[in-house]
Amino acid sequence: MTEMRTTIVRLLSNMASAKEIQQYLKRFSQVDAARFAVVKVGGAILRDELDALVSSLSFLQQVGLTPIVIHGAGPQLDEEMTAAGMDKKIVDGLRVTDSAGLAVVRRVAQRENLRLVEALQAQGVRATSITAGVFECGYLDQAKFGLVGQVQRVDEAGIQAAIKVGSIPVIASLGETAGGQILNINADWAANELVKALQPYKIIFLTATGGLLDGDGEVIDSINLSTEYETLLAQPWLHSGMRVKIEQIHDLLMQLPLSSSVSITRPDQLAKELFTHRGSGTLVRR
Ligand code: X2W
Repeated sequence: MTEMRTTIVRLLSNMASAKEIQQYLKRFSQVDAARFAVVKVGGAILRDELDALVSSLSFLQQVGLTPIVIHGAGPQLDEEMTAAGMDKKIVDGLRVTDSAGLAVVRRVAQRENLRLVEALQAQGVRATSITAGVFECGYLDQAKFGLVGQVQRVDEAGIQAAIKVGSIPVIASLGETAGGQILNINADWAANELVKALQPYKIIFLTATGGLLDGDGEVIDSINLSTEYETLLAQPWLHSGMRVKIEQIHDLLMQLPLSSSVSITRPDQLAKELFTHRGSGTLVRR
């Protein structure tokens, strides 16, 4: 514990007081270790900010807080499909996936998963690659989207086995039907389903924007849904993408314990978001 405190104080000394950090550490130590945090990592972060991501996950591991990571690979899929001469078809924000597309999705999702796991292991962080067996799916709408899954059940066994031995589960957004057909799942949807099943204390979305943005493109510090939700939705500057995100976070938090919160931040700001009063990105509470 003393060693842990020293590590934290060293890493955060220029952003927060030791007292502040210790308050958070104490609070987090009271949370069920198997349900501390679900961290969603977009494909763009894996591509552009892998080092910062690895350091911040490694930091959490060092202080005894094992996060559960679920990642996408959207930009990498776009790139591979373009290179293969495949057309990109997005309907309602989801990739219409045929069998040739699914072959690319599987290959790229597994490759990106291993890239993160290997980068963590190279820094001495225990991490477990999980690319199957978590999301039992049905077809979302086969006529409209093809081989795209809607999660029906989350199997926690592999995740909990990893956490038990202090290893970070790194999960790809692939699902399978009861009949064994692999399906493509939108990584934000997969993260939401994981969160509903695991009921974690912290839900963290790591994005390049580093938070939800207001009309001037500035990161909104915090949103208290119980008092600010209606006012926020009525703002003329709230464009449709941000509106959808806030509505999704609202729906998600309504299904979680009152103590749960959602943070949207950048990988290099994660420790600051978790361990300081000021935070770094956007903190959303009920
Ligand atoms: C997504 C899965 C990857 C993803 C896709 O094929 O792009 C569907 O749309 P990001 O990087 O988190 O966006 N699946 C069905 O969501 O990755």
